[in-house]
Amino acid sequence: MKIKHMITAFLSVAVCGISAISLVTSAADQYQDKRDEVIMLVNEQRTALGKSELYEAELLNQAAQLRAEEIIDNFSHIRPDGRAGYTAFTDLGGVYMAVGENIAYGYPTEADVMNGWMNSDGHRGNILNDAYHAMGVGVAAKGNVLYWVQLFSDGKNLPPLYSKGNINRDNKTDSTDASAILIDAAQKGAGMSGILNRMQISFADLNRNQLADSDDASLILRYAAYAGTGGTESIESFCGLS
Ligand SMILES: [Ca+2]
Ligand SMILES: [Ca+2]
Repeated sequence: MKIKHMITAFLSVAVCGISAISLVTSAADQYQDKRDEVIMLVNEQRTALGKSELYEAELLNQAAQLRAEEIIDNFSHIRPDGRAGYTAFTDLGGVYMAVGENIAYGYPTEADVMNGWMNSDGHRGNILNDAYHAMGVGVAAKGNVLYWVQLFSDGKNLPPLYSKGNINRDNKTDSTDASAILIDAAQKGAGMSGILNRMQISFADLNRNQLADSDDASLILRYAAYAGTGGTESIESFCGLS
């Protein structure tokens, strides 16, 4: 039987293999799809209750990843050096008005760990807290056991990792994103699994038909051309999303 355990804390409320295209801009990260999926699941819970979605922030991902590696041998909100878990975030330069951490281990999938957290008052409280606007996820493994960390903050001074049309996490909406969408659509058309995860498809789907395909790629290219010649409208407005 797998060991499952989780604890929560309200730590402080002070006030693809495609040669031409890299979809990963930070260090090679085998767990990025898992991070994205956990955040998708969090946002499904929040939007079902009419709450704002949290955006994924790289600094919170980095801090959560460090925490996931720490809790393998020290399953606690207190770090191996005796300080509180959120100092992994402030050590990286993160600042906050509100911050919180959920940790768990032994759950094999994103859906499993989210179910575990949602069935626990303290963890659910963090996931649904209105004070938070950004989050990151850490995932680490020891043998077959996965260790999970969610790190939440109010998002002060943190840029979103994804934005509409920007699916390769480089803060730009351009032809690289359009190419990734076309490759994903072509692979799926050939019966393969594609290169985009659920989070990326949601940010790629500019015409909101639940698909990322050539229509969205065309919109991205048109917007990039427009922005490249000095256009100042937002992509949401340009694509009729707002
Ligand atoms: Ca991009
Ligand atoms: Ca679409």
